[in-house]
Amino acid sequence: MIGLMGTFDDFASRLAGARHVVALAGAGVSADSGVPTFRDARSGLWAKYDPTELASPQAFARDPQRVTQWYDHRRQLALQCAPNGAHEALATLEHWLSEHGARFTLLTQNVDRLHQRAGSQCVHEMHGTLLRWRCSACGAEALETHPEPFAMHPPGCARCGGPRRPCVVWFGEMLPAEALRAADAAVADCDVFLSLGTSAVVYPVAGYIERALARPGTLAGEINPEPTPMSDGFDLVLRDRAAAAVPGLVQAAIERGGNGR
Ligand code: BJW
Ligand code: ZN
Repeated sequence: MIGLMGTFDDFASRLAGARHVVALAGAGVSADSGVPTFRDARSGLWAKYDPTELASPQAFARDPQRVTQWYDHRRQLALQCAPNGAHEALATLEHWLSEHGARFTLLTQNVDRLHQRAGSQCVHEMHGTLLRWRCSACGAEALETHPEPFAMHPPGCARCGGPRRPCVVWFGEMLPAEALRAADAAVADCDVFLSLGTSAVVYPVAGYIERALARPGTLAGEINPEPTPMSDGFDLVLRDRAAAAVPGLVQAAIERGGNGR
């Protein structure tokens, strides 16, 4: 693990003693579960398409079949994947902090539901989820956890027959108001902030990293094998995979907190 060594122990101690920890997760957290990161989601049949050109209302209007096939493919993949050590460690951290009277808020940009499957409770899905689909005409929503593909693309609404789409947030769309409210409040209150496996370029979520870095008294850490535009502002940077580094950090905090809290 390459990091700003020497600060790791201090960071783990502050994490153990925190009042409110906010973790912001990106696609890198699920990478070791076999879920391709957003910008790398160009495998197999989909290799020739640019994900940023499929994830928009304009793309859906232009070619609903192609866009919903892509999302259905990713929906099935998410269901086949299992949470990894990073998801599990975040769930452990939440549990441990709550037992010690502290708060933990997870803001995730991931649409795969792996945090919830690992046992995280306080999760806000900033970009929605692949596992719910809604009717573009009447708004009816349903959970779609069947392993087989939809019979047609776009799938039709059981209520009105309208075309259905995944409940994810596309470019140019508003994020869920409740998730934004929760994120605003959590970031304004946290004393430790973790940015995990995100390229930190998609707004408004990347703005929460800027806010956390600007907040006096908030300690901030980044875990990502690659640098991001925000890397210079963090107190601790671990250039490692989330599945390798998050469990180590959480374990170190719990070991220190055992005596300290
Ligand atoms: C590992 C690893 C390992 C690899 N371990 N790490 C301000 C400035 C500029 C532009 C804008 C702005 N405000 C708004 C915009 C426009 C736009 C935007 O941000 N554009 C930028 C790209 C330039 N934002 C929007 O349109 C948002 N809506 C909005 O602002 O509405 C208000 C409005 C409306 C109308 C008019 C005006 C304003 C909506 C953004 C929605 C984003 N949705 C997506 C798709 C979701 C569905 C789907 O999955 O298909 O969300 S885009 C995509 O990016 C997805 C992700 O959640 C999101 C973030 O990506 P993430 O998670 O960071 O993944 P990657 O792939 O980018 O990076 C992976 C990282 O992991 C890398 O860093 C690797 O190194 C790392 N990694 N292996 C740890 N093992
Ligand atoms: Zn409908």
